[in-house]
Amino acid sequence: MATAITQLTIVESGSAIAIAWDDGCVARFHAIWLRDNAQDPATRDAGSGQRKVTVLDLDPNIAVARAGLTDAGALQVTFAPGRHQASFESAWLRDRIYDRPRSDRPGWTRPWIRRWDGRLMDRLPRASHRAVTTKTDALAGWLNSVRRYGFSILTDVPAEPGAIERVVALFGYVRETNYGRTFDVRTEVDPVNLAYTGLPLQVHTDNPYRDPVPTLQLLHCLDSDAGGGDSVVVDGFEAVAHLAREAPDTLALLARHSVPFAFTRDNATHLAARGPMIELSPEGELKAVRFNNRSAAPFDLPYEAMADFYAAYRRFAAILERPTLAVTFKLAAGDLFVVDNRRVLHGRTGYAGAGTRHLQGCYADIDSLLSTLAVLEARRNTERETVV
Ligand code: NM2
Ligand code: OGA
Ligand code: ZN
Repeated sequence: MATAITQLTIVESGSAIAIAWDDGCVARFHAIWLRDNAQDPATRDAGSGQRKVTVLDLDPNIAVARAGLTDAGALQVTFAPGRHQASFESAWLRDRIYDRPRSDRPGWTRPWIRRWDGRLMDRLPRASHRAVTTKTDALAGWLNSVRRYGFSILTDVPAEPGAIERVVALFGYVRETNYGRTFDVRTEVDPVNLAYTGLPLQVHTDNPYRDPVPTLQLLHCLDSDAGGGDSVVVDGFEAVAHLAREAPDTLALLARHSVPFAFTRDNATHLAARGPMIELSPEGELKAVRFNNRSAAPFDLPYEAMADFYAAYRRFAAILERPTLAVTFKLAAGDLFVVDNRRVLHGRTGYAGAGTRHLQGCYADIDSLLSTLAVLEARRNTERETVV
């Protein structure tokens, strides 16, 4: 049920306006914010929806001179100096209220994120390739599970090279790297990377030596005859939540220092980047985890900080290795999984022996995935409204 604006009060000499709705909600909006976010054609390009003015075009002393309601119940503002007019729909304003404590703001943190631990094993997020390639609802469901859990499986993908690229094309674009558009994960002679051996891989995020880091990794199993080589995934955000409860100072230490990561191969590749193992936004929101024992470069913290840092690193690593956090599964030919590479760590047990194990992998980015999902959801909502 839409709420209606019932009262408008110009406050702070016109620097802001307080809006009251019929359900008791009250929120203030600054005049400069309203002017900047006006939706009229002089301010926004009608076609692209992009803003045409810059911050320097806004009068720093802009005020609300007059305010009223249109017949449709929208806020109508006249600004001064100048006589610029703009209107704002009630629902549009409601969705963008910023006059409340951060924790109360819907959508401020990413409310769709569901952290998980090993119990996710009983209800693995998964979809069938056949369904997601034939039904948009199934595709939306699968993408939604990537957004929510940072991890999802796709079954019955044709077990052939290149199929992974067509999976990425369902939601976005392959991110090509020095490993190629796609890469083959199998035992090699003279491997360029320890992933191309039968060694176990401690849970990790991929490519922390790259800036920007690829935000999605996909691995598709083409062949899994070998003994071992089981997959493991861990929700890094859940691990950080454990650390926050058990050792907040340790979390703060890992978030405060950036460390170097590097990958060098002969004269072909000299990749190096740095970042904190636990990355927080300026507001303290958890953004990303970087964790990779194979490509961590020699740490360069101040002498006084080094011993404590190693203790913190070890403590975080021990949490990441907790069996209660791990989701383990064995990929069969045709299975594919995707991880949010800033959140979910992946690894494998070692393998050897007579059989073959062959995965094909690739990187992609989550911004396009989220965009595709938002489009599918908006379409579904429109269809629903049309049906009603
Ligand atoms: N591979 C599989 O980040 C890493 O170095 C992990 C990446 C070689 C593309 C392995
Ligand atoms: C990788 C990786 C896991 C596996 O290729 O980055 O972690 O199961 N591989 O081989
Ligand atoms: Zn990896």
